[in-house]
This record gives sequence, C-alpha cells and structure tokens, in this order.
Amino acid sequence: MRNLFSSVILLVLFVSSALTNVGFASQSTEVLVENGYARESIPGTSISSAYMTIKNLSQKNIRLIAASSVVSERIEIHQHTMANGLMRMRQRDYVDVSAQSSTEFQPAGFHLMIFDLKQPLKAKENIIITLHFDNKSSIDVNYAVQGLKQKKHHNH
Ligand SMILES: [Cu+2]
Repeated sequence: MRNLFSSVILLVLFVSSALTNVGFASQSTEVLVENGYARESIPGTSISSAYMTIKNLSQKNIRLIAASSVVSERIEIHQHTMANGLMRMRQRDYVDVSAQSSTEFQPAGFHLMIFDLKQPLKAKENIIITLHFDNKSSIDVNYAVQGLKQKKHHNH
C-alpha cells in the first residue's frame, strides 16, 4: 500500500511537470531541452534509455557532465558507435553542446542509460531527469515514456 501511495504522489508531480515539455534551467535560462523521451523498460529488466535535444542558446560552450533522477541512482551518459558493422556502446564522461548550437541524444547516438530502475518504466508515464552541466547549472527535464516498438499490443 505504501508503494501505491508514493506512486500516486509521483504521478501528480509528473503530470504537473508534463504540462510543459521544455526543461527549465535552475541557474541559467540559456539552455533548453526539447523532445525528451525515455523507453519503456523491457519486462524482466531494470534498465532504460532516454533521449532529447539540448539547445545551447548562450555564447559559451557547455558540457553535459551528469544526469540524476529519483527513478534511479545510476544514470550514465553513453554513446552508440558502429565498428565493423557492430553497434557498440560506451560510457562517456561528458557530451559537449557548442555555443548557439544543439546536440541530439537519439537511438544509435548519444543517450542516457538508466540502470537499476526502482520501478519499471511504463508507456505514457513521465519521468524527470536532472541534467548537470560543467558551468554548475542544472535543468529538470521531463521525459515521456514511450512503448517498445516491437512489443505486441496488450490492453490492461
Ligand atoms: Cu547505453
């Protein structure tokens, strides 16, 4: 029961933040994050990945250096690369977003890798991930959870 109760509270928080899909900078208004979405976790696993576009409107280069969230204690910055026809994934310490430019996090590219999910991510939920930058600013970003593409459709 306690679990259900805290889920309801979280859901209320998610709904209020889902009203806008753009992240707000807590210390800098010069970074915008758009099109945030996360993947529904595959049943039986506790991992997911998240994607977005980070826009740097400022005159200075910035660097994404970490991500954190209540849904997991462990979120890493990753990059997919193709090598000899094989898709490889490696952890990155940071990803740069150049001045007045944007950097895409997308499948087959940069992504946030979410490990050790406290609860599975389900389609149509929203989660908040805080992005931390090297200029000490951070942004709370809303990620809409999308269903798995290959998943057969079930009605609950
Ligand atoms: Cu990854």
